[in-house]
Amino acid sequence: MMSVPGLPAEERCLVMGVVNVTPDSFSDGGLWFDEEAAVRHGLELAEQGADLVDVGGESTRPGAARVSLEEELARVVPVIRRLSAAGVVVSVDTMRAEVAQAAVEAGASLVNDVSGGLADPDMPRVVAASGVPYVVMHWRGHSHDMDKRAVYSDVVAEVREELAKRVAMVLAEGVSERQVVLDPGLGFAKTAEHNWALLAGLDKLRELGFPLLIGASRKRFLGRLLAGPDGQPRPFSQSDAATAAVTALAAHAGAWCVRVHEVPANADAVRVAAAWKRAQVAP
Ligand code: PMM
Repeated sequence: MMSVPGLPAEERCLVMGVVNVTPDSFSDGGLWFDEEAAVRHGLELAEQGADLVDVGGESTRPGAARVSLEEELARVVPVIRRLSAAGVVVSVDTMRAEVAQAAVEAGASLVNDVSGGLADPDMPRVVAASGVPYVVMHWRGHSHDMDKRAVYSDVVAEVREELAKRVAMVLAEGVSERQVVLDPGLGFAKTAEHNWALLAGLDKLRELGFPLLIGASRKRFLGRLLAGPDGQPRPFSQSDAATAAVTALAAHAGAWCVRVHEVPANADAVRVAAAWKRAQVAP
């Protein structure tokens, strides 16, 4: 079982709450953009039952442009320092090695790299030296044009194969097997059909032998599923119940962690899944 410094090894799926310190993230852009609001929100997520809080300073919503290194550092480092000082277990959502390094120095316990080491060639080496867990997400390129890369003939097999290649690369750079967490990257160069296929195929991804993190929360494919009779997608802010349903199913399918914007229902959902599983294995 993967262990994160500061977290007890749990017999249930972990809940990662999200704090996007950005003006433009898909579902909560602008809400926690100033330092005080971001820290307050992180503390609130922890109180609501988040096992860890993921702090990010760069939006990855489809079409998003990149922010500068200086801007990203200024957004995330003070928030990470204050949340870790308050005893919250923090992860940093970044594709940049310098940001990962500064975040770990400020107290972050995990590096969440949506590019899986592809965006910044220094990232695996920095993560290897830090020794913290490393989320390697499936990624095919930056957000500004990722939708055009959503082309697969067998999405589960191809994501699995591409993740296996990422793992081989980060291990070759010195990252230890014990640090690696994998993520299929729902919505990143994936259509709704691809996302559902990956969720239904989690057992195939688990065969790679690493813990899995799943980020379905408030993504477009849930809004589309819940479209009204007029065909209009449900607004992301009204897809939290669907997110919790995905959490219960993903946790039951063996996910190690779910990344979510609204914590309470998801914290309940992982407990439901754990009780269900315990009852299945009990004599
Ligand atoms: N999704 C987003 C951002 N970071 N990290 C991981 N590991 N997995 C994800 O699916 C993921 C992520 C985009 O979501 P947001 O901008 O709505 O928070």
